[in-house]
Amino acid sequence: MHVRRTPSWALPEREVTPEALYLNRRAVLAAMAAVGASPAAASTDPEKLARIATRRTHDAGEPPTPLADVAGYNNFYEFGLDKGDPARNAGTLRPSPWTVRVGGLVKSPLTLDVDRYIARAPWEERIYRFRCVEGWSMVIPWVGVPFASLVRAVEPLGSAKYVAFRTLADREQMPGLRLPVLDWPYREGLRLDEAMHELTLLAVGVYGRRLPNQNGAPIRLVVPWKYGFKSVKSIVAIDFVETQPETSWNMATPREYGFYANVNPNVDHPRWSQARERRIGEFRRRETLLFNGYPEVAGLYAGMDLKRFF
Ligand SMILES: Nc1nc2c(c(=O)[nH]1)N[C@H]1C(S)=C(S)[C@@H](COP(=O)(O)O)O[C@H]1N2
Ligand SMILES: [Mo]
Repeated sequence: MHVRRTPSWALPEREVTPEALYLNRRAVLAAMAAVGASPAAASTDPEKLARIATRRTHDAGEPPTPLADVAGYNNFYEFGLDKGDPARNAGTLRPSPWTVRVGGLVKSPLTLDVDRYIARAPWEERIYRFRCVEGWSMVIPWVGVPFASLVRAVEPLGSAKYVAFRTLADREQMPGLRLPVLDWPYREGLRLDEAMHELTLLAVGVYGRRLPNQNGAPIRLVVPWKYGFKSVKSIVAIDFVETQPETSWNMATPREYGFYANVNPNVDHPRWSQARERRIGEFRRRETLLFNGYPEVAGLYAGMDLKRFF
């Protein structure tokens, strides 16, 4: 017999009322007070963010990029186009309380209450290489869990073949939405098997603390073998769908940004080579590695022409 247990970090659909959010917020504040943490989750200063208990499960074997660069050199177009804009402007984002609606072609849709989810230890620390399509890279100690654990909780139907992710789009919190650079909200997607891969991380922190706003607080995706733009920030909706979803960068410039966007030194961007990269903090460029140095994902693309499905 099948017994459905709602995970402790989920809210049944009917409970998502302003009152429930208020009560949750109060509970989180109380819990934080109990462990001596300050309610600094909304802060944009990473040093002031509450610690998250973690155990390390992945190590890139390379020194992590300093926190000042991880939280100071960002792409988050909802807060401006320059690398320094997100750190300067993302203080207006309110990452708590925050909910993520997870639904579509699933048996058990849920609404994630992110503060409660984060309070649910233990989290993993995973030090991943991270490569932006623009040609720079970092080594980042993320805090997260395999996205597959959330997938299992909602029980996708057999017809679900892709996962579609959507970022918050609130003009009041995100000054960059005034610029028509992308078709907001920022949207990304993965094939279901990519989403289920052990490396695909649902991240809530960096350097052992909650995510700074500019890194996609309070919850984001990290797909380490793909270009950075697939790692969608500040997620509010996750939908299981049957056909390949529209993605913001692919819609904007389909010739330049494919749906797959696997890191591949052999497939150039139409305007620049992808053979090398600059690791932030280093001077000499490095060779870019196929799948960003995560060859264990190759099986996902067996038989696919990676020049065609770039
Ligand atoms: N919502 C949203 N997510 C986003 C982006 C964005 O502009 N908006 N930029 C992407 C790009 S291009 C990169 S390289 C990474 C940067 O993540 P980081 O600032 O945490 O290093 O976020 C990705 N996720
Ligand atoms: Mo990027």
